[in-house]
Amino acid sequence: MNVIKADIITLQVDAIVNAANSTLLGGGGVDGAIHLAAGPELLQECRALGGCPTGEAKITRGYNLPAKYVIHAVGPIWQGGNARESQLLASCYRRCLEIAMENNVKTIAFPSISTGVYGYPKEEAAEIVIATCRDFMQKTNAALEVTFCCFSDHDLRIYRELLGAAGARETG
Ligand code: AR6
Repeated sequence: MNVIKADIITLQVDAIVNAANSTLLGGGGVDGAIHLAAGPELLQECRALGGCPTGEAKITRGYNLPAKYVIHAVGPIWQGGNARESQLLASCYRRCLEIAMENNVKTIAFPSISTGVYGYPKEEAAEIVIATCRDFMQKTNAALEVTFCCFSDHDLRIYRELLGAAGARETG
């Protein structure tokens, strides 16, 4: 598992993950950036998907993006921590990884789902994300390169610390 600071729309990976909402019809933040960069055909494909529940994910093509696919995940809105937010966040990441494997994706990049507009505390989210992905990779022995794409130095520091100082790189 790798961590980088980047704009996710620039990444040349098989799949980038979108922090979408349950309509899958676009929005602000990373969702807005992905739709803008992919072009209007992405919205067309999303319209046909009929939305997506929180904690779930759905895949589309990447259109004008360098990435072949976009996996649209719907994270929980932070409500104080007692509304199953951690389970729903973990479920999002797990579903993305499962969908990636079903589609022969070898390289995948995640944004920090739910930690923008949806208000999930960044450290708590990163702990869950790393534990969930690590667990999935160990259990499935997946040949999948996972990158956590941070958008700020603050997020980058959090992920680096949690993944370990030694270059924050884990293979597996
Ligand atoms: N590349 C990588 N990360 C980004 C980018 C980017 N181009 N832009 C923002 N981030 P958010 P959410 C980071 O708000 O909290 C939308 O309107 C950002 O700094 O995009 O899951 C949807 O339609 C933050 O760390 O997603 C939903 O309605 C992280 O991406 C709602 O927002 C997530 O922030 C979803 O909210």
